[in-house]
Amino acid sequence: MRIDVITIFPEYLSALDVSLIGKARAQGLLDIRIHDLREHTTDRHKTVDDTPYGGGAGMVMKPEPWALALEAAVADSAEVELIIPSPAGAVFNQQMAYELAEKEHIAFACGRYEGIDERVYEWAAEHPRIRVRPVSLGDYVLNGGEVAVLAMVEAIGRLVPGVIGNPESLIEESHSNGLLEYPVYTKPANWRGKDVPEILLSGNHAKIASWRTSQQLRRTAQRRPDLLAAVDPETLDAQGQAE
Ligand code: 6GU
Repeated sequence: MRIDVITIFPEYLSALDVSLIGKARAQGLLDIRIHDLREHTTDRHKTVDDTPYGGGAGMVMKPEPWALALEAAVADSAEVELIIPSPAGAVFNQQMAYELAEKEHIAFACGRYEGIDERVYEWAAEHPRIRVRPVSLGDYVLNGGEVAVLAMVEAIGRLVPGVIGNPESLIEESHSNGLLEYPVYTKPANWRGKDVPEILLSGNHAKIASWRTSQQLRRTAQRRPDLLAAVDPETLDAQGQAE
């Protein structure tokens, strides 16, 4: 899978050299290319921003460097999913991560300041090789898209086959069945006066599976009741039958 990131702070993305994603890059599973927007400026000062028409606070990113950077990023691909990190986008979730992990080529355009000139989005939406998606991490404001890209690339990249050594771990984790993860324990069985739930020591795998699902339901009802409405009724049925 190829992932292009366009930013004025390429060094922000150096975290993508580390850990599982870094290893996947080194192995060639993820072809992640970080681009400095300033390389697509044509003036001596490598200007990427200017004052807003109509007045107001802050600066707006100029359109032409973005068009040049995006044209370069999509030049070799028939179709590129262009993700625009923005608090004004659709909220990113696991479903979106699964969807994007199937794409051959995705790109991220990291805006800074008060944003990118609106005409860039119109131009990109009209571009025959680009599909535009504004995406938000949640209802709060970051200074720019870079931190959001780190989160999204990790969520998407780990779903690409081969990136995670043990694919089993992808099956049971939070959100994979629409519920939050069940609690986990390791040795010792008693720690500072606290016992591991007895059922986990029983060796009864059917009962353990049922207990884990009920813990997922309880935790989700407590912490994220909004998620329950979207849970597959089969998951709830299976639990009812096991009890
Ligand atoms: Cl994706 N970008 C920015 N700049 N701020 C955000 C965000 C994204 N998600 C939440 N806040």
